[in-house]
Amino acid sequence: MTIDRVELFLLKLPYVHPFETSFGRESDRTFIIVTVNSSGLRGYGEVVAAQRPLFSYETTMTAWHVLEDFFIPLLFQEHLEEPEDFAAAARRYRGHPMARAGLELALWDLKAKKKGFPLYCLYGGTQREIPAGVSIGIQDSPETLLDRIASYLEEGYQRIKIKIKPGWDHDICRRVRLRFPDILFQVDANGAYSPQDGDHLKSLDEFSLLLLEQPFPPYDLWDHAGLQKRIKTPLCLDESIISAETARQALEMGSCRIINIKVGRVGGIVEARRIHDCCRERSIPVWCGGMLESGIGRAHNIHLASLPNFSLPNDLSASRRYYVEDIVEPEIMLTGRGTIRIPEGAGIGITPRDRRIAELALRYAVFTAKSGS
Ligand code: OSB
Ligand code: MG
Repeated sequence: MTIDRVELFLLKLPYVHPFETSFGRESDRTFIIVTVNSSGLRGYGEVVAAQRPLFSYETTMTAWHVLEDFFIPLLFQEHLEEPEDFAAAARRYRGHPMARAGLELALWDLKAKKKGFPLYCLYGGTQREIPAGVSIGIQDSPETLLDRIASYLEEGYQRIKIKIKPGWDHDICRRVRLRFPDILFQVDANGAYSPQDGDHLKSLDEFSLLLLEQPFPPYDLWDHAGLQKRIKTPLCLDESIISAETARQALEMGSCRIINIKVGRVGGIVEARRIHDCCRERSIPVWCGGMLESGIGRAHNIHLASLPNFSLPNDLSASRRYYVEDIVEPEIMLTGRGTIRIPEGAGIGITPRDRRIAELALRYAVFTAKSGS
C-alpha cells in the first residue's frame, strides 16, 4: 500500500479579530491544507506559512512550489509512505520547514488512521488534557487589551500572552499586572528589539512574567545569551529554534531557559520530538506554540502537546478564538477547566469538512504517481 494521491488546497479564512504583532496587522489567514490518500484512507496536514515572509522567509507560494516540485515527487519516486522515511529522504533538500512539515503531518495522520489509533498514542503522549493559553495581539488601546484579557480569563484560559514591541511594552505590562496581579502572564516580541535595548528589557523583570519570548531576531543566539545573564525573567525562544541542534546550542550557550515548539517552524514531528527529548534530558520545559492554525493544524498540535515535557500552558485556544467558522467537526472547544481534551478518534481524531474545504479552495492541485514522477 503506497500513497496514490496527494492534494493541495489553498484556503483563506477571516479571523474573528484582526491579529497584530510587531510585524503588522492581519485580518485573515492564507494557508495550505495537504491530503495524502491511500486505499480509501486520507491523512490531513496544514502548512502554516503565511502570505508574506514576516515570521520566516517561507510564504504560502514558496511552500506550494517546493511541495509541488520537490517534496511530493519524492514520495512517489521513492514509494514513501512512512512519515519517518519521508523526513529522512527530504533531508537532502535544505530549508522550507513549513512546507515539509505540512506533508509530514498528513503522513502521520494517515499512519495513525491505518493503525486505528489516535495520534497521541503513536507519539507516546502521556497527557489527555492540554492546558490552554491564549495569545493576544497588539490592540488599539490599553483599555481594549484589558477588556479582551478579562473576557478570555472568563472563558477559562489558564495563561495570557500578549504581543509587545517598542512603545507597547513596559507601560502595558504594568497596567495588565495592576488589574490582574495573579495570572500567568507572558510576552512575545517576535524579534522586535535589538541588543542595545537590554536595560529596557531588564525593566520588565518587575512584572513576574512567566517568560519573555524571542526579544531579538532569529539568528542571534549569542545576544539572547547575553541578555539571559542580565535578567531574571526566563527567556523563551521561538523563531531561533529551528532544529534539535539549534536547541542544544541555545541551551549550552544559555540563550534561553524555555523553548516553544512549533511543528511548522522545525520541519515536522520527527524534529519536534527530537527537540522535546533534548529539552527533557536537560530539564528544560517546553510548550506548544501556534501559528493561528485552522482546526486541522491545531488538532495536530494538541496531539503533539500530549508528550510529557510539554509542561507550560500552550498557545492552543478554541476554534472560536480564531475563526468564525472552522473547517473541522466538531470545532475545538475548552473544557470547564481551561484545557482542551485530546480527541480519541483515529489520527487527528476530528473530522475535516471536506465539502467546505473544496468550496473555499482558491487554488487546488492533485498529484498522483504518474503526475509526480
Ligand atoms: O510568535 O507565537 C508567535 C501567530 C502567528 C505568528 C507567530 C506567532 C503567533 C502567535 C499565535 O502567537 C498563537 C496561536 O496560534 O494561538
Ligand atoms: Mg512567538
